[in-house]
Amino acid sequence: GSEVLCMGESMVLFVPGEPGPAHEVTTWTRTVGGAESNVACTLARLGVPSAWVSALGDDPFGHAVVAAVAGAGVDVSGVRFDAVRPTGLYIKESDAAGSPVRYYRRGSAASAMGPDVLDRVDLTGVRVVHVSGITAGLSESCRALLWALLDLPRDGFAVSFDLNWRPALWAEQDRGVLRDLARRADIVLVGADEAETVWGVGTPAGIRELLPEPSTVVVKQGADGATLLELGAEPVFEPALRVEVVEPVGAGDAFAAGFLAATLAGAAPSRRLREGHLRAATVLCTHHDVAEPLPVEVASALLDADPGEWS
Ligand code: KDG
Repeated sequence: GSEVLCMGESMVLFVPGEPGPAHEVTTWTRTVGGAESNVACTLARLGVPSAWVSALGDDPFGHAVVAAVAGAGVDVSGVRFDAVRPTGLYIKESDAAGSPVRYYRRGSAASAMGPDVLDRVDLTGVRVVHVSGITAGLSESCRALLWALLDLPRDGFAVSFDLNWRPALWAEQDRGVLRDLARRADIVLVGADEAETVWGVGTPAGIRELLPEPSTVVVKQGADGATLLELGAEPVFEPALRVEVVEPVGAGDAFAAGFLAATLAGAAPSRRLREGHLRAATVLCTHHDVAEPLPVEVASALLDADPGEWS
């Protein structure tokens, strides 16, 4: 069985094959993107048995998405195909001001998910259920799914919640629900910058004040590092690796996967953050949203190095 179950929408992603504004680009490369499936794929590649639960259109893109996620070694038996609603898609716009992505996802198969999804989920042996704030922004039924998950008796598993602030999803919606949801999770992952945008606070202490309940809160402070706040313990800060950033999308998901993998392995606080930084760094250095794992020797050399040598 799976140790981590990730739930949320994934889409096909079109990356421009030539420079220029999207309305002039005619060559596109199709890949797959989706925050929660990215986490599942990285976890599976790190050797943590993982599942991804979602809905896709019963269309060529839907089958391409499930094939890609399954190809990374993720259990996709909890994915359903919707005969009516399509698979969502999004594109990267290299010239866009503000958000570099444009969504075509309204009315997608995944946006119609609701609490009934939990009926087909087998939580036996699952230690972490990972979800994100993206799902809360998709539709009322998706929000209800998150609440239903958070209302389940938590015997044996923790709920991990990545804020994943996506401004394009929240233009006409009340973002207040994101804090309510985060407070009900056990593990919360949040970027200092997104917390500043959504809640007006960007410091670890300020974020902790807003989210006093979760046993674990991780505040990602961009290129500086990340702070781990756990109930009953002193905050732990760990610097990030210094890398030449090619393209940041997907780095947060890789961080979550590294952090969760190390947490499940019972690693020490600073090591858990380092695993997050390391997996994030490998995605930062590519155009892809999920990276091939580093050779084990390279990974362990980096994990054991003095932070001053991280670059
Ligand atoms: O998290 C990185 C991308 O894969 C993600 O942003 C795509 O799921 C996605 C979304 O909704 O933005």
